[in-house]
Amino acid sequence: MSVNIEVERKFVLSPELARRLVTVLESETRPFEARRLRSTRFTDVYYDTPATWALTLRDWWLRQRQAQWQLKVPWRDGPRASALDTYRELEQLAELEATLGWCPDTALRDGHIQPFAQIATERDTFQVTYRGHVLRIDLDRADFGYAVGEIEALVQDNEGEHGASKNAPATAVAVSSAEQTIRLFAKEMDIAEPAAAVRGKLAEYIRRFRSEHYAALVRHHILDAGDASPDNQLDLNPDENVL
Ligand code: V4E
Repeated sequence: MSVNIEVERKFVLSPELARRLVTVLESETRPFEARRLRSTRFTDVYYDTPATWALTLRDWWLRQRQAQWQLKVPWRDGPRASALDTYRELEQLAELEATLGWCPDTALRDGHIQPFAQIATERDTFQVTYRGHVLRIDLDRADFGYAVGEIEALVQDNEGEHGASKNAPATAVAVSSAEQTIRLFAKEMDIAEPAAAVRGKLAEYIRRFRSEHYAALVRHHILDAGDASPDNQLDLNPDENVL
């Protein structure tokens, strides 16, 4: 089985940074290849077991994006080591079911899982070829007034095909090389290294609207309990948020 490993770094997306990045990524004179891939709007509904949060408390994130089931699970076990997140993203229903051990549609029908968050996002996506790596840059604005950027590289975990461990050496080297490229690209773009992990849209949604669930995630060291950064709140003037 070949699975994509997502190596990603989030960053606080102020309206100024969004404007600067779009200008650089669309300029003719930048020293690397870049193009705007698409502008999209999508809705995610996240699910977990009621009251016990059995999935999210083990850092598993089950969602329907425009009705398609997706599951993100950590690539490596253990605590988060840096500002870079590394998750395996499963989209094939058979892979999801094999990992979960049950069918999400059946679990939903029988009330074993229920929605706990719904987030609509407007996303501008750019593709950059930098030092031989293809990077995807997402600039996201969520419907609850939160904006975040993400630099992402995909690494193929082909080794699972031969029954090897998911942490096999060749994959580890590819992941570490992708991490290094993301760091260098962020530096070149003048994106500040965050002092603490930048909350994604869902983490921020849970912090704002699901306080009990958030406290449990912090207690289990799945999410950090840092202060919210005021810098990535959307401007109230909608014109400011158009890229
Ligand atoms: C919460 C979470 C995950 C779910 C995905 O969340 P988010 O980044 O909001 O989604 P999105 O739309 O950017 O997904 P994409 O389109 O990139 O697939 S996956 C991992 N986490 C955990 C997590 C964590 N432990 N700590 C922090 C600061 N953020 C997220």
